[in-house]
Order: sequence, then structure tokens, then C-alpha cells
Amino acid sequence: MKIAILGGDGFVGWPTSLHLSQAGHEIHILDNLSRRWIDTELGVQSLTPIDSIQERNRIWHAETGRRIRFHLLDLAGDYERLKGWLGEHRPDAVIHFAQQRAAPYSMKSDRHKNYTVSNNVNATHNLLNALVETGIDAHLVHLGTMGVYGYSTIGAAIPEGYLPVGIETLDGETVSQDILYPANPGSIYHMTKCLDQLLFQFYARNDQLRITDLHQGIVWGTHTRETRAHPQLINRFDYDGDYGTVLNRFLIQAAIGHPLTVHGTGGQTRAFIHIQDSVRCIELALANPPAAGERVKIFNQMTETHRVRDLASLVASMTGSEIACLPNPRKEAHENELVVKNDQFLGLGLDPITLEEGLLSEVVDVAKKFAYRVDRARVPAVSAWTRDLAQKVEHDPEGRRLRKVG
Ligand code: USQ
Repeated sequence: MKIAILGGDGFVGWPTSLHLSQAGHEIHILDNLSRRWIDTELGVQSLTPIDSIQERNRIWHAETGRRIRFHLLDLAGDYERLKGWLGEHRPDAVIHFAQQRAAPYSMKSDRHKNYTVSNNVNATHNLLNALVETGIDAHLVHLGTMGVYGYSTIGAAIPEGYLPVGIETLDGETVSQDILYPANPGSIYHMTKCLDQLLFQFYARNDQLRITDLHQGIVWGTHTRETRAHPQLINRFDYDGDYGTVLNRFLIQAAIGHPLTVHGTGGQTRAFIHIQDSVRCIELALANPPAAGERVKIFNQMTETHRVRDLASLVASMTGSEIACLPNPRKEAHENELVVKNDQFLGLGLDPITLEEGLLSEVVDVAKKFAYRVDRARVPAVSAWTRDLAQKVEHDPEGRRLRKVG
């Protein structure tokens, strides 16, 4: 297949590009390199030293003989070029990763809120609009989030996208309908992914676009088979308070002797998936597109759930790290249960990689190898969800918070 990978320079986009290239597909990365610019804005860098996208592609070609093409394009800002590119190259599939993906970054300030909404919503809408205009029948696979469901505890498993409901008619009969599971975003970033769902629903119905939306959990790990093939193919690894996700943060914190930064009681339960499985799921979704006219296909792309404090205890027991329970800068439930259905990917043959010490210590080894690149001042999470929370989050020079919430 000819596949356009929008956002193919990012944390999930890059290993996906390599994996699908290795599988024999013709890969085109379209990216505006915004993730690299945001590093510059924040004054941080990936823990792992990553090369330019052109250099990464050169090494991939030298190692495998396969070519990945790069096209510098701003999906959200340059609709005409996007439409022109799609019309000229006519890909069989488009994978859409090209969105600002960090919840804390999206909550930093009014400017960051505006940027996240306009970038993410315009990116998705421009793409859908251009697919209709060019008339190409490409399967669109979008990386969404488990966060569209919220994390509330209602004693039922979260279904894969749709909730069967009974609606009472005026005659007192009950009619059944499948509706999108009620959206319950916990940040501006998550809210944009909820808006995406409505855009997809409309375009699948109105224009018969073939769309798959992947509701992904928190990714952990850094390597995949292909990124291991050469030191310059290495994936990025974020550890800072805005872009670092919880388990990867705990692993780097352990490696540099920083207390593990648990927000609140650590009673938050979240869904997780290893980066290798994430890449595999995207391949499975590509191979199983919906038909034209079918509703949006939604998969829950996660393999296990864990409570934040249990993850901290696991990492502490492996590494001897201290745990610091800090005031939570986010507005979120202190404790929640989370049961999630993921039968579809399991049915398609996904054999999940689960959290085990071997893999965790592998990440600690990556972290130790590059620990000299860590700026400890960037470890604390300082983006607060509200002004009140911001006032309660203060730090000493080592990044430990001094005052308790409430
Ligand atoms: N947390 C800590 N300590 C930390 C960092 C986070 O306790 O040092 C807590 C947070 O308060 C939260 C949980 O860990 O309760 C998860 O935070 P996270 O930063 O790992 O994940 P999140 O903000 O939800 O976002 C990440 C990705 C996003 C993806 C989402 C999947 O950045 O792109 O969509 O995970 S999900 O969480 O399932 O919605």
C-alpha cells in the first residue's frame, strides 16, 4: 500500500513509519516538525538524541534499502497544499497522528489552549475535507485516546466506542440505538479528540469516508524492533513535566535518583500499552478497514490497566527509589476504577506485551545511558488545570512541591 503518515516524525509516528516500511509499504511522512519546535519553546529535549527526519530516513535507507519520503507540510495551516498532495499522490491509506498530544501542554496558558484547539481540530477537519474533495478512497486511521471516555467509576466495562441504549418513544415503546459513548474529556487536549469523533461520524455518514479511530491508552517503552536496528533510528523519549507520560517518567526518575512524582494519592487508574504493541495495532487496523458507508470503526488500543501508585511501587521496588506523593496539578478524580474492553484487537491476533520487570529495566537502562542529557529542573509537572491549583503547586529547587493542596 501507499501510506501517508501525518505526524510521522513523532513518538508513535516514527516507529509506525519504520514498521510499515519494513512490512513493504510505500511510506510518505507528512509533518510540520512542530514537536521539535515545542521542545525548543519549552527548552527541553528528548532524553534520547534524535536525528533530523531527513537523517533518520537516510540511515533507514542505508540499513534496509527501503525509502521513506518526507514532505514538510502543515496539515492544520496549509489546506491547499494538503489537498494538492493527496490529489497528486493518491495514497491507499492515511494515518493521522498530526496533533498536539500532551494534556499538560494544552493546559499551560490561554495561548496553549488556543493553539491545541486550532491545530488539532483544523488538522482533522482539513484532512477529512481534502479526502472528500480529491475523491480518493483512502482508509483513514486516526490515533485517538482512551481519555475521550473519562475515567469515571460506574462499575461497567468501557465498550469500544459505542454504547447500546434504549430510547423510549412517544408511544411508550423502547427503540435500541448505538450512540458514541458519552464524551467526558479531562483536558483541552482530550476535548479536541472528543470533537474529532463528531467530525468522523459526520464524514463517514455524509461522504462514506472509511474511518478507523483508535482510542489509545498511555504508551510506555521506547524501542521497537525497527528503532533498535541502528543508534540513529532511536525513538524520542519525553521525560519533562509536559510531555513525559507517567510510567516513562517514573522510569527516568528512578534512573537519575529523583523521587517518583505521584500526583495526589496515585489512585488514578489508567490504561496502558507498550510502544511495540501500539505499532502492531495500527498495522492490524490498516488491514481491517471498514467498508464505505459503514460507521466509524472504533478500537480500544490498550492492553492493561494500572493504578498510578501501583506503578510507582513497582518501579520503587525494582530500583530502590523514593516515592513522593505531590499535590496534583490536574483536576481529576483522586481514585477511580477502570475496566476496558479490547476484544477487537485480541480477536485480530494481538498478543499483548505486558508490564514485566525485564522490559521495565530495559527502559531504565536507556534512561541511565542518556541520564547526562536530563535537566532535573524540567522533571516537575508545573502546568496546573486551574488558577487555584496553580497557586497550590510550588517547588523547591529540586522540583519537590512545598505546599499541600487544600
Ligand atoms: N501522573 C502522575 N505523575 C506524573 C505524571 C502523571 O501521577 O509525574 C498522573 C496524572 O495525574 C494522570 C496519570 O498519571 O492521572 C496519567 O498522566 P499521563 O501524563 O501519563 O497521561 P495523559 O495526560 O492522560 O496523556 C497521555 C498522552 C496522551 C494520550 C493519553 C492516553 O500524553 O497523548 O492520549 O495518555 S489516556 O490517558 O488513556 O487518555
